[in-house]
Amino acid sequence: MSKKNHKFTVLCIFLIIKVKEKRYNGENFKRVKPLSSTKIHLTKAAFTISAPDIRRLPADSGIEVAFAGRSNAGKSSALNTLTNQRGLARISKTPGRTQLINVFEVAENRRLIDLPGYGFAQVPLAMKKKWQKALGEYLEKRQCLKGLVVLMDIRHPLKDLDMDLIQWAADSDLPVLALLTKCDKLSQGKRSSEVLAVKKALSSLNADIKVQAFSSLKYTGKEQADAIICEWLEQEAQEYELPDESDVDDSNESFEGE
Ligand SMILES: Nc1nc2c(ncn2[C@@H]2O[C@H](COP(=O)(O)OP(=O)(O)OP(=O)(O)O)[C@@H](O)[C@H]2O)c(=O)[nH]1
Ligand SMILES: [Mg+2]
Repeated sequence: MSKKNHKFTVLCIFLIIKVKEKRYNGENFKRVKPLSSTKIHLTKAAFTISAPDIRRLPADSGIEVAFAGRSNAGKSSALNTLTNQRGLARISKTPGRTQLINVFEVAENRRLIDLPGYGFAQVPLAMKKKWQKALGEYLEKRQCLKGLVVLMDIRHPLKDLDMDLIQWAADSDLPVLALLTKCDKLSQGKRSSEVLAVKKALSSLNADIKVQAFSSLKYTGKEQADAIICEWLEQEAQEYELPDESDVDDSNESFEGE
């Protein structure tokens, strides 16, 4: 081998080693990186984005806790109460107020999600189909969804669609907090008996399901709900970094063996 050729080979090998080092150091290579656990304060929630479907959501990483339930069940109100921010999520007397997937960040890579409600007959069919698609896709495809708050009016809990959702979460090993909302509308005695009845009905699912009476108006059950949601959000999250091939010039590898 000539001196010039030898120099060229050494240079190529050096380049290949550098590229591989860069990859295995994790700058480009797919790897698993645990996030250090963070103390969560729901009061830090800040609006991030309203998305018509899951493709417009932030990257599917970290941890999300979603609020789901029938239209008018009190999802947005509960979010405002839990975050101590009156105007964070929009509330309305008219069912079907929340039509997009609303995202609120509480800490880096930790989010609360206000989902469109289901089961409201008066919404035009085409519109309903659109939201239900977004809702279904979110629930099925979002990997970072680690806890589901299912909100039901304490006076009419466990309707068919609520049961379908809870059953789906149980089958998917997703922990559920069943929040029985508007409990200020019932006497203490009636409230307790409703909570017991719902617990009994859900116990047969043998899943991680907690039941809590809640009032956004009177702050009933706020502390208990806050503790459960924060525990979910404070879990370690596994982050998967997809390789960004544009950062690596693979053409260098073709020098190998020259
Ligand atoms: N009394 C009482 N009213 C409540 C409570 N929570 C919500 N409401 C009322 O119920 C109505 C619906 O509340 P929202 O929070 O907008 O319900 P939502 O589930 O977000 O509804 P969509 O966005 O339409 O799916 C509003 O008029 C609220 O003021 C509660 O704890 N007590
Ligand atoms: Mg809403």
